[in-house]
Amino acid sequence: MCQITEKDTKKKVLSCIQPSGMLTLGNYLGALKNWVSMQEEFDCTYAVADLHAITVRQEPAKLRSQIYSTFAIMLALGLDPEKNTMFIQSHVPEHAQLAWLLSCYTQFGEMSRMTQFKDKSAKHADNINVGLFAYPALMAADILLYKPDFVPVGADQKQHLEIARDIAVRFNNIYGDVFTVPEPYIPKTGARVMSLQDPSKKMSKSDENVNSWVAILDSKDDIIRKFKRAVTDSETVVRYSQDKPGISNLLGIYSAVTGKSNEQIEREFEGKGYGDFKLAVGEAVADELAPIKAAYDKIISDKGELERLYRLGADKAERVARKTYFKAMKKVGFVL
Ligand code: AQP
Repeated sequence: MCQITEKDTKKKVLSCIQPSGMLTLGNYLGALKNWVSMQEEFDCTYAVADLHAITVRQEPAKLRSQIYSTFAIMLALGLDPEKNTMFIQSHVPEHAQLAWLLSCYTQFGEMSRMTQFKDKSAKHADNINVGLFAYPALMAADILLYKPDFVPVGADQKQHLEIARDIAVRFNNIYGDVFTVPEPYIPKTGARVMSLQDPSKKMSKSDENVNSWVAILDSKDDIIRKFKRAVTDSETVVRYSQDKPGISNLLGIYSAVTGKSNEQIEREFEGKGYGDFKLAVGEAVADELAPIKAAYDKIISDKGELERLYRLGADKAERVARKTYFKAMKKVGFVL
């Protein structure tokens, strides 16, 4: 008799993160913090999207250490490798294999409209490679292999999910019901964190200005120093306003970390200067990140256990991925 487990009844969620630098406070508040709460409600698949990282040139030793550290941070956050499927993308070859198949069902025109391609090719004009152009097909493969019901998306990522959905629908229309068409999932909490040096841009781990981002693994001193240097304005009143992007960004961060509303924060800092406010934000962020850093230091010092866990995750992931991949190949007409 077939037993129905809790896992079978839970909706499936998939999310990935690129090891293209040190993970930042933006990655944490915008995505990773939600990953932790989602593991209770959903059957989650979480991957380190290392294949995506090389659309921009990476130094080999640095990339290797960032892959380890991204996986270790996922564990340090409290993500459970037994409950979730947690793995490194390149360990499951079906991602690259399905990406090729899907790229043959994706139009040049739709790829050209991707804003990330436009942004990154402007930023890396000396390396506008085909991978950078074709990455949405790989992202579609990342998603469709696992048949998730939901994919969490921030505002900047809606376009990627849209193209994955379009490709899935197109493929299904030709070959029948192969892929699940996932819905976007807007997490209950989630902040868009902006650069501390240029609040018109999002905080990005690949930003060359190290003062523009706070890393999850930064020391308390570094975190406070970076907040002290954050770009603000000349008004010296702590209040939320579109005309005050620097202070509004700090308000958003402080609110996400402490759970206080903007009004509460404005009252808390009434009559106080930006110096006090920046220090309070820095301390609150450092306190929130300290336990993650402490857990990380333990995890990263045991490479054997780390390897056991990412191999376990890859085995689990591949069992699912292989089924979807072979089904798609068979439908297209390949001899298996
Ligand atoms: N600043 C941010 N605020 C809120 N959420 C953010 N995310 C990234 N930056 C912010 C969210 O983190 C998840 C993983 O993102 P990713 O690493 O796969 O790619 P990304 O969005 O391109 O992140 P970065 O840091 O900007 O990387 P680089 O510099 O390499 O391009 C996503 O859910 C993303 O929304």
